[in-house]
Amino acid sequence: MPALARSALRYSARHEAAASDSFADHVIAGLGDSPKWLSAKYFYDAAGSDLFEQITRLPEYYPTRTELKILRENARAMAAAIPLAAALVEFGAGSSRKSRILIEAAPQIAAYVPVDISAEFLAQEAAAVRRDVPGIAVLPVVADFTRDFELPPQVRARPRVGFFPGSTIGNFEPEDAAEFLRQAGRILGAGATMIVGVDRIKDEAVLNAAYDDAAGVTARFNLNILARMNRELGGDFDLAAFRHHAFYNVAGHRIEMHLESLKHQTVTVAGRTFEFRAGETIHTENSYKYSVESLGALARGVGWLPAGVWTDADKYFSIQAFTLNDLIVRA
Ligand code: AVJ
Repeated sequence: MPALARSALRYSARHEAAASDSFADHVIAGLGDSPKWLSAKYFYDAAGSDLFEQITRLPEYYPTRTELKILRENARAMAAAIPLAAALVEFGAGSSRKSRILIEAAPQIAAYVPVDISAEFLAQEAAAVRRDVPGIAVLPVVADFTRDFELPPQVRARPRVGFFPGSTIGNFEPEDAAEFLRQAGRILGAGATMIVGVDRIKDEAVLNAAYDDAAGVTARFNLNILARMNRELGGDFDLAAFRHHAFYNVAGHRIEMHLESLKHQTVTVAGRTFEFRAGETIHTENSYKYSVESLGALARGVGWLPAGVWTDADKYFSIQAFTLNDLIVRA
């Protein structure tokens, strides 16, 4: 699901506020800060998207296969939460692989609205769904789904069901996740349903292995951001002088990924020089984990009421449905 991941956004509003939209400005802001940081959304150039695809197939990386299994095993029950003639609005449309499972199980879905920043990828996926699912209206929207966007006029009269799989919500700071859900409610409107896939809090060892795999693919994925800065911003990062460091922050309920400088060094990128102390890190990603209760509480705070929870036998991942409490939204 490269495009879904590709649009996996600012993981901190504070960081984003400090940086403009260009990669160069972002790098100058992030590497100039103390501690240093970069947004996870920059992982997903062509090489990074390919590496992420490889991550989803690693034995240690359970989220993708677990979410797909939950979807397949519970698609009928989820379909029961989807109203007649509904429009399915996918936030960060990715490969549409997950939406297709819902669409197949819920023939009452009359329209599919994938929303993604990548126009090219979106057009490709839309064409494939049109070809494979006759009778469904496919209405792609090119937009950054973390910002405000308008639904196509054709779906305004339909019941709307939002879909946000992949635990992409975990890349947001919790307050940004709440803001995202509030805005999704505003966009989807009265009577809406929202279906969210999220990685659960679990045994530390399982989490640490998922983000530091034996084959080193996640390390290559993390280090690719340095290669990307070399390619696109004339950087001179020596990839061998940094190491991938990922760990579960128990108190923060999140995986943190960092790139640790193995020595004192000076790097030039985007026309600036940055000094690294030995052991100093660039914080490249947060991946928040939620209990059913903690995501429920976060959603409830912005007007979404619990309407269903589906999980796997290991309780590794959950898919949760919510319905909009219109009283709160109108207030
Ligand atoms: C795409 C944000 C869901 O946090 O698990 C995978 C990204 N980073 N391995 C995740 C990721 C390192 C992934 N998300």
